[in-house]
Amino acid sequence: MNKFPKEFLWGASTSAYQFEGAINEGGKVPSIMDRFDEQPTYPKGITGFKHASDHYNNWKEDVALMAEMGFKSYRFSISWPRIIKNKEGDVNNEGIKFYNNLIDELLKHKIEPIVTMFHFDTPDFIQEVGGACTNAFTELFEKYSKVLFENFGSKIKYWLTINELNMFALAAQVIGVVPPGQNVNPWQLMHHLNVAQAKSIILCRKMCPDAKIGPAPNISTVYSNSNKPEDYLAKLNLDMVRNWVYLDAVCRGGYSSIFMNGLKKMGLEIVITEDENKMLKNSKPDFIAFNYYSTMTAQMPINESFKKEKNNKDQQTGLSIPGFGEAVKNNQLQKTQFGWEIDPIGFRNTLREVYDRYQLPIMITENGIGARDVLTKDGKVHDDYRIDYYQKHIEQMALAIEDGVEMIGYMPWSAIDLVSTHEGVSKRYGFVYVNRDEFDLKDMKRIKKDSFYWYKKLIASNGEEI
Ligand code: BGP
Repeated sequence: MNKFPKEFLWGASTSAYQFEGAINEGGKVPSIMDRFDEQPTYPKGITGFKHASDHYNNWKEDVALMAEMGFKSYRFSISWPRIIKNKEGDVNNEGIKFYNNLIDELLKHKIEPIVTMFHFDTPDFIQEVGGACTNAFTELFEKYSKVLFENFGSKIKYWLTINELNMFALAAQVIGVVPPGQNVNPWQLMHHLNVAQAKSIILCRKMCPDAKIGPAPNISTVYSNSNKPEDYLAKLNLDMVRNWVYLDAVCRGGYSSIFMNGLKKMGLEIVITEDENKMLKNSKPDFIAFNYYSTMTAQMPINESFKKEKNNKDQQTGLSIPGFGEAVKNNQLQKTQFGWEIDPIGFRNTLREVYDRYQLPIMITENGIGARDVLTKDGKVHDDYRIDYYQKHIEQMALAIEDGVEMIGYMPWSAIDLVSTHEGVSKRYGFVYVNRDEFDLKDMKRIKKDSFYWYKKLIASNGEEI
């Protein structure tokens, strides 16, 4: 039995700052991510995001590889600093041309381009006026959205607003979107981003009435660490701040009283204007896209000394809020080489929870395993662990569809190797190996991994040959 819809969008994802490189080419202006790898916590190397996988100069070859795998869709982000030159909103035509070429090439190969409008790379000219935590941000995001809809609206059917809006609030300093030392109320930051998102959804309805638009947070089921009622309460608390508050804002048009009272108790109240409330109510999405890597397990903090060192490891682990909930290890699950828990059944659970709560079609925009892939003497990359990871997750996705979850597509992370947000080039995700390392750019040659051939077969059989 074929469980995947006929038009199911099989593909994969990337993001501009992790993939394009060429940070000073084609009129691109600086962004906060250009220097993220210079932070003391980042692995030392001469390369990092400056060159990334040099997709900017290899886009044609990269699209050809995607076409060879049989991709039906490709999710990539447009780099705001490649498109807009300054806070006055001047447009960089070379940037527009780059993305038009990329989109045309994808369409030529019958690959549906799926655009993330903003994936962490705030232009410096916005950071200089306070970054994502200001009204200036929401206004400039609306203007930027207008440029995107004007220039690409006739060719793009699916828009994704902001990648992992929830991680801006939960791990802003870890993912580099707030500079170290800058003190912000994370929930005010979240609210500004929700307003920015609402503005662009409203604009999309006007300018591209035939297009579909949705959010793209990072969502995962939260388990209770035990059957202690306190732990279940911690699960509800973390579920709310990890997952639901963002999706409620966009799908239900506002925040719950439980969330607002929680902020009051923590002394982190936020300012919301009448106009903003209206905007949230009038900007429902067409679908929900989300990134899934692993689940989370919650317990009520036993004492308040659990603290700081648990927080801020990366965007996937270590969420803890005193008196509210603490993320702990799940002993039932194995981990990747980089310590992320692997939970394929958790994927089915998450899909069901999201669908049950909002009843909107779902698109998976990230899922995958970061590993220290090795280019062996035979010139190949034998990444059987990646195939195994995908097999198990895709099986569970098929079961979720059988359960009744409506799904549009699956775009795992990542199409081709790129630079990890935290671990440099050593943590690889792609179906295609890029021949460079942390310290040496080598020839950047693209080499098909074993998973490339496996995914190609899977797509050709519309998910039957797992
Ligand atoms: C998500 C981000 C991606 C990517 C991915 C893998 O949170 O949207 O940009 O980085 O995680 O994370 P990492 O690179 O830290 O392994």
